[in-house]
Amino acid sequence: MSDLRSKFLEVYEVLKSELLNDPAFEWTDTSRQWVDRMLDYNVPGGKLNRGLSVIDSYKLLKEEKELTDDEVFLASALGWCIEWLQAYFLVLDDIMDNSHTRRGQPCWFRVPKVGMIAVNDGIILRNQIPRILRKHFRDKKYYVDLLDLFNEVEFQTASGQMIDLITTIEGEKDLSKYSLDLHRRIVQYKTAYYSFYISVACALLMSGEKLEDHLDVKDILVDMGIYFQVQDDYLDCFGDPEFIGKIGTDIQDFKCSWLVVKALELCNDEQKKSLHENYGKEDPTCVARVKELYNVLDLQGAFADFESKSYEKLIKSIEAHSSMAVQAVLKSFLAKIYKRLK
Ligand code: GPP
Ligand code: MG
Ligand code: MG
Ligand code: MG
Repeated sequence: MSDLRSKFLEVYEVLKSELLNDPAFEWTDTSRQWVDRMLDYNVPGGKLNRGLSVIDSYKLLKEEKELTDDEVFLASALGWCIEWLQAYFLVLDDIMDNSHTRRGQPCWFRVPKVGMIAVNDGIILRNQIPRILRKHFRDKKYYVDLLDLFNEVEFQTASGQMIDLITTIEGEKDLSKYSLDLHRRIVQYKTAYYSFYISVACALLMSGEKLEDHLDVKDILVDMGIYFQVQDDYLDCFGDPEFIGKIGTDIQDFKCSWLVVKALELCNDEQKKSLHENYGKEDPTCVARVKELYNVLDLQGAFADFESKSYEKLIKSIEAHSSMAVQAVLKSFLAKIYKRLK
C-alpha cells in the first residue's frame, strides 16, 4: 500500500474514534458499537479516489514544497468528509434504486437487522461531516466557505437525484421524454459536483484561494463528472459485477441511462417498440431483451467512441488553462478515470 493511502487510512481511525466519543451525545456500548460497525461497513470500502484527490490536488497546487504533517492531516480529514458524503448518498441511493450489492457486499439496508435503520444511518453519516469540520477547521479563515461548499454540493446532488427518480415514476413511464439533455441534467447534478468538483474545491480553499476565482476549473470538473457518470451507466450493464462490486439495476428501474438514450437515437421503429415493451420491467426476460438490443445496436462501440471523444475534448480544455499546477491537478483526475473498468 502506498504511504499516502496508509496515512489516509490512519486518519480515518482518528476521525472515527473522535466521532464515537463525541461529547454531544450520551454513548452506550450498544450505540457506539452500532455506529462503529456502520462506519466500517459504509465509509472506507470504496476506491477512495474522491478522498485521496484532496491530498493529491493540494500537493500539486502547492507545487514542489513538502507538506507538513498538519497539512497532510487536514487534507486527509477533508478527503474523508467527501468519503462520508459519498457513504451517506450510497446508503440512501441503494434503498431508492432497490439495489442488491455495493462494493462487493450486500447493500447496508439488506444486512440482517439493519433494514430501514439504514435511513437514519444515512442521516447520521451526513451529520458527522459538520462535526468533523467543526472539530478540525473551526479556527480556519475558510471554515465558512467549507461549510457552504458542502451544503451547496449536497443540494445539487439531492436535486439531481430528485430528477433521476421522478423520471421513473410508476404509471408515467414514457421513454419518449428521455433525451441527451435530460440525461446531462440528471448526471451533472447527481454526480459531477460531489464526485469531482468538491475535492478540488476543498484543496483550493485549503490553499487560501477563493472559489469564485476558479469557475473555469469548475466547468472542466463538471464535464469530467458527466463523462464519469456515462461510464457508470455503461458499467451498470456491461461491467463485470464481480469487479465493479455491484449488480446493475438501471434497466429494471427505468433509469434515464446514457445507454437507453443512445439506443433510442440509434434504433428503428421495430426496435423502438421492443424497447418500449421491455424497458423498466423486473422480469429477467424483459431485461435480457433490452440487453440483446443494446448488443445489436453496438452500444459498446458507441460508448468507446464517446469515451475517446470525451477524453480528447477534456485534454484540450485542460491544456488551455493558464496554470500548469491546475493542469496537473485536472490531468491526474482524468488519468484516474479514463477507460476505468470499475
Ligand atoms: C449515482 O447514481 C448518484 C448518487 C449515488 C447520488 C445519490 C444522491 C442522493 C441524494 C442519495 P447511481 O444510482 O447510478 O449510482 P450507483 O450506480 O453507484 O448506484
Ligand atoms: Mg441512483
Ligand atoms: Mg444507484
Ligand atoms: Mg449507476
